[in-house]
Amino acid sequence: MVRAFIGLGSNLGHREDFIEGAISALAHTPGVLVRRRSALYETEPVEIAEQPWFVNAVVEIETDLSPRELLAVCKQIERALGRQDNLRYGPREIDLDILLYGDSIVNEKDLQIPHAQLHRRRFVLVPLAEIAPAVVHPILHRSVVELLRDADPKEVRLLRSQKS
Ligand code: PH2
Ligand code: MG
Ligand code: MG
Repeated sequence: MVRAFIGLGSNLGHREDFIEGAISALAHTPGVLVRRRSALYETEPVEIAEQPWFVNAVVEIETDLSPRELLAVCKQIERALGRQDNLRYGPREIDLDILLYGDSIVNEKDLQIPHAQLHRRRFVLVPLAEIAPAVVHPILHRSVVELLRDADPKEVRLLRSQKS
């Protein structure tokens, strides 16, 4: 079993429901155990500023799926929850990104692990630091807390700590 982290984001429709639906779908996926989840955060958009604010969260899983199989699961959950074909960096109903997969490094056109932007993005690093502050980036060899010091300056606000 490998410990992996998945980032979730939504900025269209019922954002919190999309995030909760995705976490629940992950929890029901054979070969995936959801170990921890962060709170929900409301976050200022990066890349394209003129779009609604996002809700973001991170989950820690244990899995015996390969990175490719895990990617297929993420895409399948996005489709099942009704994600449309969105503009790159633009508004989306639900986005699931593999952030880390153990210490593995994957460099393929459609799959980069660690996620190529992970170390820059406050909207990923804040929820990741909540559940795994000491985890180390396998390329940069810096912990999540260290990476946060140089992350983008975009706003990240706690929305609510847990689903009640
Ligand atoms: N996702 C993007 C582009 N910009 N900004 C925030 N705050 N949160 C996101 O999840 C996000 C984004 C592309 O995946
Ligand atoms: Mg993304
Ligand atoms: Mg994505």
